[in-house]
Amino acid sequence: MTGSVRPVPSFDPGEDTDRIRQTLQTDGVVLLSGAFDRTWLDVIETGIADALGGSSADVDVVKRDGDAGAFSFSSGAWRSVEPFRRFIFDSPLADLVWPLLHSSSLTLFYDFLLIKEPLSGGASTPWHQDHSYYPLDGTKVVNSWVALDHIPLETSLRFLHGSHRDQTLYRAVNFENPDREYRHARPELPETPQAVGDAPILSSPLRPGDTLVWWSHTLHSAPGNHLDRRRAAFSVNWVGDDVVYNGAAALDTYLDDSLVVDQPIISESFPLVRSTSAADPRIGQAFSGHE
Ligand SMILES: O=C(O)CCC(=O)C(=O)O
Repeated sequence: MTGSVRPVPSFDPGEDTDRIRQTLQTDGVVLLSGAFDRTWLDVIETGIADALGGSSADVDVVKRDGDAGAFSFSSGAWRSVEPFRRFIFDSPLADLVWPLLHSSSLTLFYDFLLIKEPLSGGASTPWHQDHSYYPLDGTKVVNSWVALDHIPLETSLRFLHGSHRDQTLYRAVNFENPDREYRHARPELPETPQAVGDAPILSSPLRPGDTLVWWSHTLHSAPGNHLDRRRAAFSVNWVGDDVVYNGAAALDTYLDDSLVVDQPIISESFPLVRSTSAADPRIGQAFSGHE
């Protein structure tokens, strides 16, 4: 890390939403301190046990050369892992996030589980924007990332302060090997900068239940886990009312057959979770195939 490091602006989740939203707007990331208690974290842990035990068809386990520990991750597991669904739809998360988007609607995009086991120091995450991987146009896309373990500063996420503001979209980076092209990279986009010079970086140590919220255009990175304890998080990614499908090539997690170019993504795979029109018949539709 070469830039100057400052803490991520931290808020009590019950604090004035306008203040949190304004800070998210300026800085690109906020920390909702202690947003989830042990009861909700245990729901996620049950989901992890189910996912690793076979409920999720899609858990990748990668061990980098020289690492004793593995890096496991899974996306879109909510469709088959009931405790993940319970956390996403029944916990206070949607109501914490929705006001930050200033949006008439809130739609679930996907969930992401990420476990860096002890001594997985090679499992670093290069600088990237989440949006580079998405077949979406629009600005109201956020990641809400719930820490499941104590994460000290040395292994915590790093954010480039205000890097979302000009909405530059960078080319997707290949996480497995940043020197190789990502399979859905758009060559017309500028390369994601991997050196941030003196730009201010926001990073904080995290406790279980602390939740980071950042825009999909905010540049961020993370070190591997060279420590002798687990570093895990469960994140939920949401979209708001200015987001449409743009037809770009992307992973299956970000697509379904019903998507139409230039139209909002709301479908069984991407359920509408909140709407200012409370009677919107699309709310709850997603559950028909999953209960
Ligand atoms: O925690 C990490 O290692 C990376 C997480 C991340 O970059 C993401 O979820 O977009």
